Formats: sequence, C-alpha cells, structure tokens
Amino acid sequence: MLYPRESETRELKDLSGVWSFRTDPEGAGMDGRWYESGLEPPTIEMPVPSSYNDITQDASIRDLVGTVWYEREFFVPRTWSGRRVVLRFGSATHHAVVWVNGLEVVRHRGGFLPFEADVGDALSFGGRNRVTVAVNNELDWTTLPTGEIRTHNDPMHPPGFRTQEIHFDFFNYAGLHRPVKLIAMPETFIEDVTVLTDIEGDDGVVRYDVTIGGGEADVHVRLLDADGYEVASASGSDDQLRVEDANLWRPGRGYLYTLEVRAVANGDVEDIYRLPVGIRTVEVEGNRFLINGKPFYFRGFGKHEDADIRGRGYDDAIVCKDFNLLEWIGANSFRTSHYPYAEEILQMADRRGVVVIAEAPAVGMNFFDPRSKVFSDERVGSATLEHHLDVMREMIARDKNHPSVVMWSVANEPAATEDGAEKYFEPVAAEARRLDPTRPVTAVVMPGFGDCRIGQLFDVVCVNSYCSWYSDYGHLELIDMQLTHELRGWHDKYNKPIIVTEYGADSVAGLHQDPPMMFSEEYQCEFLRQYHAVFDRLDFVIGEHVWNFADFMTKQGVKRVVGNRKGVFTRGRQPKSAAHLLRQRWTSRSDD
Ligand code: GCB
Repeated sequence: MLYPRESETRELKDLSGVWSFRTDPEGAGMDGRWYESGLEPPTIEMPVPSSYNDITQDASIRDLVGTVWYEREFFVPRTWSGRRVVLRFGSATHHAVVWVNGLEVVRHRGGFLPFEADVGDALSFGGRNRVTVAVNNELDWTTLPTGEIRTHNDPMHPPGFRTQEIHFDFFNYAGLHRPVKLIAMPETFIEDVTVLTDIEGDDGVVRYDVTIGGGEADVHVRLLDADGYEVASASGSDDQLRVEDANLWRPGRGYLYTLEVRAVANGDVEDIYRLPVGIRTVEVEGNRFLINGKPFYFRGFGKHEDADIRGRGYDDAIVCKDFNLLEWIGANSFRTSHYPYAEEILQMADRRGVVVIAEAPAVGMNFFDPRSKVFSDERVGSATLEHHLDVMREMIARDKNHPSVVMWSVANEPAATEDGAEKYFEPVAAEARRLDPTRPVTAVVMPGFGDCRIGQLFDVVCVNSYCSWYSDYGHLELIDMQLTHELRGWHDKYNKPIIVTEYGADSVAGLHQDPPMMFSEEYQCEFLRQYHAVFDRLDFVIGEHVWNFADFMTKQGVKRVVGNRKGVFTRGRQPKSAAHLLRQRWTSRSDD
C-alpha cells in the first residue's frame, strides 16, 4: 500500500487535530446507531493522533476495555468532485469501523497497520462532512497481539466485571495512533509500486513493478539521484533500471534515489507518484549478515512507540529526538518490537541509514508456564493463523520498499517449545518468504535451545536473554557462564548467526548503589558489561540490541514500578549511566 504523498496530481488533507470522543463501555453505540447523526453528549475533546488512555484524569478511560467513538467534521473542496478520494488511517488500535456521513466505508482488524477506503460515494463535495470511527481495544486468542478477556464470576468482583488479560508487559494503549488523511487523486491512478534492488559490480539495478488502478494507462519511470538528476528511465509497467556507479544505501548513509512514476493515458499525464529508493542488498551467508556484501553487526535497541501523555500516538518531535539519540549513542539499528511502527519512522530510518528489523504484532503467544499450552484449537489455532497471515501480507505490502528494513520478524517470544509451534510457524515463515524472497526471516525466541522447535524455520537466531535479572537475582558474576552456554547451545544446534535481540536490567534513574544492586544504575551498567564481554568472544554473535531504548509504560503489576525501567534513556529521553557506557562502546567502533 502506497504511503500518501502529494504530487502534481495528488492533494492531501490532514485530519489530525482535536476530535470529539466518547467512551462506550456498555457497547451501546452500534445498536444506538451513534454514527447516524453525530455523537451525542457527553463527549470530550481528544487529540488525534494519540492514545486516549493518558489524556484525561479518569482511570476508567485509561483502563477501558471495550469501544470508544471518535468523530470530526471537515470540508471537501468542490474541485475534488470527479476525482478518487481516499480516506486513510495510519492505524486504529486495535479494531475499527468507519462511517462517513453515516455510511459505513471500511472495517479493519489489527492495530498497527494502515487501512483506507475510497469514500467518494459517501462524500459531499463542496460541503461539510462527518467522519465517525468506533475503535475497540479488546484482544483475544484470534487477534494480534493475542490476549484474553476475562469475566470474573465470583463473589469478590461485581457482576460482569471484565478484565483484559495480556501475556506481554507493555501497556495496551489504544485509539487513533497515527495520522488520518484524505487523499484526492485521479480516477486512473498509480495503485502500487514494488522495487527490488541489486548490485552488479559498481552498478545498481532497480527492478520495478507498477500497478495501475481505476483504468488503463501507460507507465513511464525515471530514476533521479539525490540532487534531482535523472540517472535512468524506462517505460512499461515492469522493467529494470541500471544505475552506473551507483550510490548505495548503507548503514550510516541513507542515500536515496527517487523513482518518479507517471501514468499516462491518451497522451495526458494522469498520475504521478514519487517513491524513495535505496539501492542495497541483504543476505545471510554462513555466520554473517551481509549488507551490500559486507558483514553487518547490529548495535542498537528493541524499542517501543511510547511516550508520556500521547502513549503510542505518533509524534514527529519524539521520533526525531529518538533518531538523534540513536545517532548520539552510536546505534546503527533497532527492532520494531513488538509491532509494526508508523511508516514515518521507517522513512526516517531510510533517510538516516538506520537498519530496522520489522516485527509483526505477534506477541503474547506464551503463558511462560509449561503446564499451559498456547498452540491449541481453543487458543492460538487456525483463526489466529489466518489473521497472522493477513497481517504479514499487510505489513510486507506496506514496508517492502524500505531499504532500512533488512529482516522480517514474525513474532516475539512465542511458546516455541510446544508441540504445535512448528506447525503454526511453518506457513507464517513460508508466506513471508513468498511475499518477499529478498529479506531474511526470523522469529525472536526465549532462551532454551534444547527444546526449541522452530529455529530451523528461520535464517537468523534472535534470542532474548535476562541472566541475573529474572533468575539468580543479583548474581552478575553468573552472566558470563550462563550466557556463553546459552549462545553456544543455539549455535551448535542451528549453526546460524545469532542476534541477542533483548538483554537488559531495570534501573530507576538516579538510584545508585555500589557495589551494584538490582534497580540501580550501577547494576544496569555492570549487567551490560558482562554481556558485552561474552559477545566480544563469540564470532557467531552478529548483533546486540539492548532492551530497551527508553523506559516505557506497562500494565500494572508487582514487577513494574510505573512502567518498565530497562530503558537506557528515561521515558523523557534523558540518558542514564548505561547510555554513556553504550555510547563509549558503540562510538569507538567504526565497522560500518
Ligand atoms: C521480554 C519481552 C519484552 C519485555 C521484557 C522485560 O522478554 O520480549 O516485551 O518488556 O522481556 O523487560 O521483561
């Protein structure tokens, strides 16, 4: 799905701003047809994009399990009549139904990917219009992430008391998290563009494939360099462009060409779309991850889309700050743990040469208790799989053209030791490879190489590790022995390169204790030092992603002190001691 961009033939209207909002804890809105004539009071003001959870002082809104309603009015210019007008949501977490002027235009399941609808038939051109969205945040075994709704039928809870159970720690933020846009384009339009790039000697090769929607048109493309000079051109809906002496996209240097696509019908230019293109290759060879044929070592973080007040809501200021901090600390990569991030974030990674492991929102598929099985018909079964495959298709359709994305992660910490895990993940891995034969595929697993049943399906072993944090509390001296055993075990079993996709310890900023104790800044630093000593000895380790970039909000529970404190930056993006330690380690290496 193409990102909405302006051009000579396309206009955008951003519907971000303050919308009208109402909770619907009883689920009365659908039957009451709240979409028909405007939301009735009591409504409150709600910013879009943002999570709604932390905007008010009302805990029942923060912790709501169910549906909320958003609505706003907007004008559509008379001049847009006769054009294709699309309403596009960057995401709605987790499920949405959308009406325009009371007519249902689209439904979507899944909280982290865009969806859109041609709304021309529902609009009043040259007039006032209303968009209404019902957003539901409930997670069950058929959704991604997975979860369970529990109704507590016992004397200790009021009748019908419901809670959302989730088997992951991050707060289940919800709402309209990403920009909402109206796009006017020609009726015969450029529907999709796919590029695949290759390197031959000093030349870059760009294969493209263009789909035209709404009619017939001839396709002409030009490839422009970063200064706007044409370096290659072709005609036809799919072909190959050769760039002599190409400027490659590489880590630390996000050189981008622009593929300018024109759809021409009867001699007239109908539509123009410009796609940034980075020429690069990725490949796993033996124990190495190669970008442009050169070994790449991942230095960086697992992150979250998370900040105070706006929760998971997209915010240019936070995103820019995060990329500046990545650069400051010497990181070259991150993983979009545990769901696809806003596409604007991938665009910035493209521009800045930051490498991304893009993850599907398949998290929570684990009870962390071997007595309870997840992969079964009543839990993660065929309905979940069907949705998982849909989400892989949507994610790859959105992100296939980003040079920063070098690998797909299909899940985080599923119960990989269960009998059903292999049968479940086989088709998921196969679908990812079918959709994108150019990128390696992985699943992030927990320690326990002995019983893992899915490692053979993937190209890289990505493993999360918390020695001396979730076990052997305080015994930092055990990390060396335990981690070495674990990593060697994975390598002996699968003979694949390993990225440690999570390792980290909570620290409360400003809490000091020497000798180190858990939750102090000193403990977090010493924990990282111990891990690094092991990584530096094992040459099949090809990456270190600290958990986490910044402190982030979690569900409530006795293991968390107003959120997960494993950030090396605070939630306000100030460095803890660990950030300085990493900066020293990472900026002293110039291997890319
Ligand atoms: C993990 C999860 C991550 C948690 C982290 C932790 O293994 O993948 O989502 O936040 O551990 O801090 O417990």
